[in-house]
This record gives sequence, C-alpha cells and structure tokens, in this order.
Amino acid sequence: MPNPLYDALFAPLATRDTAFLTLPDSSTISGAAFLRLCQQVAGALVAAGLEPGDRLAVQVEKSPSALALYGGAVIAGVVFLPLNTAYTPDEVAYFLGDAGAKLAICDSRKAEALTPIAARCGSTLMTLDADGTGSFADAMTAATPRATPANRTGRDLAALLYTSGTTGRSKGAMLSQDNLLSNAVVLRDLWRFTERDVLLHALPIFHTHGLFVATNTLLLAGGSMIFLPRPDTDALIRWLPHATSLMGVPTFYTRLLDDPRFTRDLVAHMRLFISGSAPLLAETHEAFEARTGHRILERYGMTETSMNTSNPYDGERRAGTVGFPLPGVELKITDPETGETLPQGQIGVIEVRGPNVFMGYWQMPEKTAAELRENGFFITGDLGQIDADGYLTIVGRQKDLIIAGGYNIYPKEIELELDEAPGVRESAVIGVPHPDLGEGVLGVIVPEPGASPDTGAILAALGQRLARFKIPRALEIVDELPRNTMGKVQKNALRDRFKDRFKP
Ligand code: MLC
Ligand code: AMP
Repeated sequence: MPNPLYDALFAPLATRDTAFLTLPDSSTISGAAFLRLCQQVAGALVAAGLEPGDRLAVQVEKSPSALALYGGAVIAGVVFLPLNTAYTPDEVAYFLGDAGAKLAICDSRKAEALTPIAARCGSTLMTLDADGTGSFADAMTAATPRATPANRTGRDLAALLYTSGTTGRSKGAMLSQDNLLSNAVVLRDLWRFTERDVLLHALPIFHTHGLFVATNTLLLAGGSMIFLPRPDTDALIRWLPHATSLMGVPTFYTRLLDDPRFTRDLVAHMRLFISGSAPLLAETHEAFEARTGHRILERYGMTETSMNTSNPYDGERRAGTVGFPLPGVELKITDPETGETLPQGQIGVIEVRGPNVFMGYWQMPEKTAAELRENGFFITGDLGQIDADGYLTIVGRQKDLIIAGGYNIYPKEIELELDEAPGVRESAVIGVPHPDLGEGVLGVIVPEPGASPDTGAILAALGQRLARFKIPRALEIVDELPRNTMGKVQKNALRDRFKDRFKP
C-alpha cells in the first residue's frame, strides 16, 4: 500500500546492514535493525488501538528508540507529535488536550506527574526511557511487528508540531507527508548528501531542525548519523573526526570556536557545516572560516514551512545572509500593512509558498486564515531584504519573539505569569544579546506601589510552571515601562536600555 514518506525514507533501510546510527559508546545500529525497531513501534501502536490519523504525543529523551517512535508512527499512519523534554507537566497538559492525543509516551521519571493529566485528556500514558526500557518497550516486545505500512497519501498528516503563539496559546502546525518529503528531496540534492555521508547529530529530535532537516535528509540520502544525546562540546570534538557534516544552531559554532581543541586539522576532512534556527552572526561566520578554512552554510526555515532558503553549496556562502529560495519555493517581500509585494531591496515581511508550506494550524481556522493566505503564501512574521544578487537577509521580526539557543520563546507567555506574581504591577519580557545563546531572556517588572518584589522567589515560582529555557536569566525592576502615544510598550527602548545586561 502506498505511504510516500515510508517508501522514500524507511523502506530502503530493509536491505542495509551497514550502520545507520553510531552511538556515543561506538556501538552501531544497522539500517535494517533500525527499521525492525520502527516496525516494533508500529506494532505496539496498533496494539494500543491507534489508527491512521490518531495523534501520538511523545516527550522522551533522545535515543535510538525515541527516533524509532517517529518511524513507527509513519508506518502506522499515526500523526507524530514530539514535545520538548523541558516542558513542565502543566505545559504538556495543553498539548495533550488540544491535540486529542490518543497515546502519550513519556520518560518513566515523568510518569507520576503526567498520569492524572493524561487521564484528564483521555490519553493513554506509557513510558519509554533512553535505555530502551519502559511499558511501551514491553508493548513493543509483546506486539507483532508491523512491516506493512498504513495506506497514506502525500496530503495526509504526518506530524503536528506546536509553535508558541503571540497570544500565549501554542498552535499545532499540521505537516503533511508531502510537506516533509518535498523538503527532504530538495535538501539532499542541494546540500549533496549521499550514502557516504556521516552527519554528526547533536540536536534535539523534537523540533524541525533535528527531526526533519537532519534525519529525513540523511534517511533519504542513505547516509548515517553519529547520534549524540546532547550537544556537549567535548563529545562534538571527540566525534568530528568521524563525521562528514554537522548541522547546528549558532551556539554550537560559537562554543566550538571558544575551544582551543577545535582546530583546522580536526575538521580538515569535513564536507559541510550547516547553521540555522537562529541568526548566525557574520563575525562568527568569519571567525569560523579564519580558524578552519570552512565557510558555514546558513539556511532559514521554520516549523510551519520546514526549510525555505539556503546559501548555495557551490557558489558564495555570504555571511549574514540566508541565501536564496530553495528550488520549488517562491519567496516575496511584502508591505506589512497592505500585503503588496515590495520592490527589490526594500525591507518587508517574508512570505513563502511551496510544497513545503504546512496545511494550517490544528483546529484554529482563524489563526490559519490570518497567516496562510488563500493563494498559498504563508506570512512568516520575519522581516527580510533581498540584495541585488538575490541573497535574503533576515533583518528582524515582526512577531514578538525571542530566539535563545535556537529555542523560540514568546514573551507574552512569560509576561502573563510575571503579571500575576506578588508585588508586580506589570511586566515586559525582552530578548537581549547573550554571548552563548544569541539572545537571552530578560524580564522587566514594575512593582505595585510601595512593594519590593522578591525577584528570586518570583523566578523560582515561574520554574514550577514554565520550561526552564523560558525562565528569564534575570529580572530588572523599573519605575515604569516606556510606552508610545498609543499606550503600547516600547520594547525597542527596553532592548536598547538593557542591551549590555548579559555582556561578559
Ligand atoms: C538550555 N537552556 C537554555 C537553552 N537550552 N536556556 C535558554 N535557551 C536555550 N536554548 C538552559 C537549561 O534550561 C539550563 O538551565 C541551562 O540552560 C543549561 O542547560 P543544558 O541542557 O546544559 O544546555 P545545553 O545542553 O548546553 O543546550 C544549549 C543548546 C540547546 C543551545 C545547545 O538549547 C540546543 O540544542 N538548542 C537547539 C534548539 C533547536 O534544535 N532548535 C531548532 C528549532 S526548529 P538551568 O536554569 O537549569 O541552568 C526551527 C526551525 C529551523 O527553529 O529553522 O530550524
Ligand atoms: P520555529 O518557530 O522554531 O520554527 O522558528 C522559526 C524562526 O526561527 C523563524 O521564523 C526565524 O525567525 C528563525 N530562524 C530560523 N532560521 C534562521 C536563520 N538562519 N537566521 C535567522 N533566523 C532564523
């Protein structure tokens, strides 16, 4: 039965007895063995009563079994919903409820906190730990492996990936099989991935970058991956000599450059370094070339669209730019007020259209209509400018968004919490330059008259509710927030005032 994503990415593993994954202890998992793991997952999903189109939520540590959950979902035709391991149970509750996940799989450490939440959301809860044990692992052993993929078309949903919203409510981006597959084909070809490639994979696998850009591209190319649980710099340096390519967020590259062991010799054999998910400073690009002789290839994408643009493989990889639209992707710069296309060279909103663009937000028709035009163009909320040679530069964001270490953080979600804190009248959350993470989260609070808020206690309380990467690295107390004549908080003024807050 047809299942385009399975047929292109997973079916070819059946005859591969060479390594698909190399693990930190140097052990390997062959392509065929990984496919068997995926088939066991699919068998257990079917045994748990999941049918094509049902949603499977997973919040598990990175491991080969965790990656096999994705493959198993593709085989069973189940919609894969990966969740950041840093999310608190409160945050997970929203995703389970909103997506109507039939099954949720978590680490056993989280099972106690998530049991009542899953029950409330009508989801079955099972466990899978990074060592491959847990109640779902038992179910995999007990079930008959499912080798025949569910019948799916390219328009069927493959994944639901949540992105935070400007109003605080996360939106589930619906990605079809075609969305994922079209992007993998383009990236494999453009970046020249082949079966000889070994990707050093140190990204999390709950986001587009580590899950789709990295994994799908390597699966399609028939290459392999050194699969590290974390982007630990020691481990990167230990494994780089065995890799041909690395995909990372800019923090990977700044951390490597900070390490004297990261030398030209160490990476002389490497074919390709790719960066994305957050802006790579031109100075990092230049320092990297000076140290290694390699020019990092920067590309630009998002959850809703997977990848949109890339610097060229052969031509000039221009520092500070994200290159050209990918083959098959149309891109224009529009006026934020009128939506009209602007002349080349002007700054405006980046809009994209192509087979990569998602199918809309899960059960949010108004939000879908607001961001995805009827003619198929998606309004990214990023501000860009195209130079005379056609290179796109991202010059800012229309959306109030902070990107720290490649994770997106919407200030509104944190402001809503801070506003409720004892002694706080109002708050504003901003991103300011951070030497390691690109941007760091800073909370600015105005106290109630006569109050002296306990910032330590406020941050500790916030940690109970929100994932740690969202917690402000510091809180500043001010008498009042700068506002324009319309009463809107002027975050630019705050960003300017506190721009050196995290300077070393
Ligand atoms: C970890 N912490 C962060 C953070 N990551 N804080 C802010 N932003 C981040 N990104 C916090 C932890 O909560 C912890 O806080 C402390 O920092 C140390 O945590 P850690 O786990 O030791 O951090 P580390 O492993 O060093 O990870 C840092 C990182 C990682 C930047 C390498 O965050 C990472 O891998 N980021 C990649 C994100 C990604 O894949 N994005 C792609 C999105 S897809 P405390 O308080 O406990 O000390 C997308 C589309 C596209 O955007 O274009 O690709
Ligand atoms: P996400 O919601 O995680 O999909 O994040 C997507 C956002 O990350 C985009 O809208 C951009 O703002 C940002 N982004 C991704 N790649 C780049 C890049 N190379 N340079 C600057 N910003 C980027």
